[in-house]
Amino acid sequence: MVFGQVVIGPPGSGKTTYCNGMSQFLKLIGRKVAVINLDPANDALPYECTVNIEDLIKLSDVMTEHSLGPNGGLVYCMDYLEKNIDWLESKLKPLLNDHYLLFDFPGQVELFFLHSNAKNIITKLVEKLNLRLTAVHLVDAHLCCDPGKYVSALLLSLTTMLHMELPHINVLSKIDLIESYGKLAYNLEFYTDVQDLSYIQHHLDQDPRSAKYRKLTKELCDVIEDFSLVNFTTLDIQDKESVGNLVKLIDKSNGYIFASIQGSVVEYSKIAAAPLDWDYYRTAAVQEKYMKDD
Ligand SMILES: Nc1nc2c(ncn2[C@@H]2O[C@H](COP(=O)(O)OP(=O)(O)O)[C@@H](O)[C@H]2O)c(=O)[nH]1
Ligand SMILES: [Mg+2]
Repeated sequence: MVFGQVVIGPPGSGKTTYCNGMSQFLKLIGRKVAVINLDPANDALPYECTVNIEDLIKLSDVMTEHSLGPNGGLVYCMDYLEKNIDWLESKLKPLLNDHYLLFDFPGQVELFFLHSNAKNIITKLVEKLNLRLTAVHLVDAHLCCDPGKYVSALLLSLTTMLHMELPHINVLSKIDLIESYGKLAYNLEFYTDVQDLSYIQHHLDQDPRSAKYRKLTKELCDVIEDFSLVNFTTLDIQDKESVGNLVKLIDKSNGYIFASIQGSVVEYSKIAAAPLDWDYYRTAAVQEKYMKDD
């Protein structure tokens, strides 16, 4: 069984930096890690990648040959990768014995809640190579500073969760910068726990520019609250403790923690009954929902 992470999130949310930091951390704790760059728009990679989509297709070639902009070009590249999934499979096969996989995906958000290519690629890999992957969805913590942007971040996180159908963890990235943006309207837990969006609605209603969208804001917040699936974990990629806590959460979500147990019900129960943090219950609840839906 092969474990790993699918790293997604809007452009600039820190995916490539995350893959670099996460691979270093995992190597430190003794895992053999392979980073797979599937974002043709990544130019200077800070990490050594084991597989690079650039060897299959180049975004610049696609843009000139097909007169496409960067967004259209990326959709084309994902489409091309889906059609040539054998190429990726053959590159991954030698890693399957002993590696932990980190997939660095493109940031164009429409690829993850609208188009099916990226999802199809992941589904095919999961099924054919028997992978256990968790989607790590990065959202720039800066979005908490603006109630409108925060609601759109919640909506994006929710639609991505529902679209991807993987164990899923939403992460507020670049948390080290949050204090430099000034005082937040509410404390950080309010934004991570997503417990009561009426405060956000109230906040938005104070602004005359958004007051006219009051009904729309309410409907959107109701959708987010009705699903009750979104919460965030904060991450400072430079801080080992912060990365370590996230790794624990990811390991629980994709089953890594159970991998070395030799099938004894007692041992499974011990882990299941061990004190788990609040975030884990949320993550487990998401998985449970997906299992029921299946
Ligand atoms: N301060 C800070 N900057 C970050 C962090 N993560 C990424 N960045 C910066 O944000 C920019 C975009 O990061 P990148 O990893 O390329 O984002 P991607 O487009 O999602 O792959 C770069 O300038 C990074 O140095 C972080 O945790 N803290
Ligand atoms: Mg990147």
